[in-house]
Parts: sequence; structure tokens; C-alpha cells
Amino acid sequence: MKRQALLLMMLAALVLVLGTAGTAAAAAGLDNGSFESEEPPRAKYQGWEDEYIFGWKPFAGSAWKNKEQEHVSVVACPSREGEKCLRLVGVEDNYVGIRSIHIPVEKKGFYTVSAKAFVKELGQPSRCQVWLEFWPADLPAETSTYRIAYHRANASALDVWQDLTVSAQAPDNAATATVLIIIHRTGNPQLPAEVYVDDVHFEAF
Ligand SMILES: [Ca+2]
Repeated sequence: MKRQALLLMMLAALVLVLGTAGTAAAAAGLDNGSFESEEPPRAKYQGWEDEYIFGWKPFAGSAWKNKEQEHVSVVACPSREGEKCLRLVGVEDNYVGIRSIHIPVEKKGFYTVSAKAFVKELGQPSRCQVWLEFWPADLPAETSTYRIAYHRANASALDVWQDLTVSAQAPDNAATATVLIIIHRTGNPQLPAEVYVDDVHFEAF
């Protein structure tokens, strides 16, 4: 009887350990890469700026900050899994975009960001990109000054959902990674820029 009780306790401990590990793994990723979350944006989450969409902060907000809904919004997107996706509309000669929460990474670990993008209109040479960025520990501010490395993928095909993938090894002084999604509208103001993004994932490989 004693032995049975001991075995049960060991089993319970194992379940607890496995459960905790599973939770930790799930927590170490993006928040709201599907843009389906009903959670409100968090104030000063992880320091710096307030979130704009749950899990995402505004990037280089000066050009569009007073008219966010016009340029960055979560919209109904029936052609994707789920119901909603991100819509970005360009500002001439500027970047419009959002940056994810900081995700802890292993030094020299390998990571992949993938996303789906649908380019509705994008006059050349404007760009829509997904970035994988790496940051040091004890980050004093979230500016490019402190960013250690970045890697980018371009969306180019029009009117079709395309896969964007960026893979890279974390530098040996990296502590966190972020995902940045931007539209960079350049040149002629007559050329509009409108892109939809969904299913953003961050994974170790
Ligand atoms: Ca979605």
C-alpha cells in the first residue's frame, strides 16, 4: 500500500513537472499573432510604450500616431483562418507598423518568424516586411540604437496570401527577440499602400 502511494506521488510530481514545462513553453512566444484576441492593449507592458493592439506596440509612431485607426487596425479577414487580421495602410515617405512583445531567446539559438501577408496595393518601391529583431539584456530603451541584429522578409506578390519566413541565429549577446511588421511607403503620393497580415508565429528550430 505504501509503495502504491509512493508511486502515485511520483506520478503526480511528474505530471506537475511536465505541466509546468508545457506552460513555460507556451508562454515564451508571441501574444496574439493571429490578431483574434479580445484582450485590451496593456499599458507600458514590458516597459516603454503602451500596447496599441494586445501583444503589439506601435512602431515609429510619429507619422500615424494621431490617426491610428486609419493606418493600423485589426479588421475582418474572412479569407484567413479565424476572423481577423492586421491591416496596414502606408503614410508617404514613412514607416507604419507594429512590434511584438519581447520574447526570451537562447544565445546562439536558431529562430524562425513566419507570417501570411496579402498585398492589396503597394506602388514600387514601397515595401511590406516582416522583421526578426534581437535585443540585449537590460535593454535601456526600445530603439534601433540598442538592437543587436535584424533580418527581414519582403512581401511582393499582389492579391494573394503569401508565406513570409525569416530565420536567423541569435547573436551571443542576445536576450530577447521581437517581430516587427511594417509597411514603408515611398515615392509618389498617388501610389497607395495597403497590406493585410495574419498568422504570425515565432518558433525555435
Ligand atoms: Ca487571424
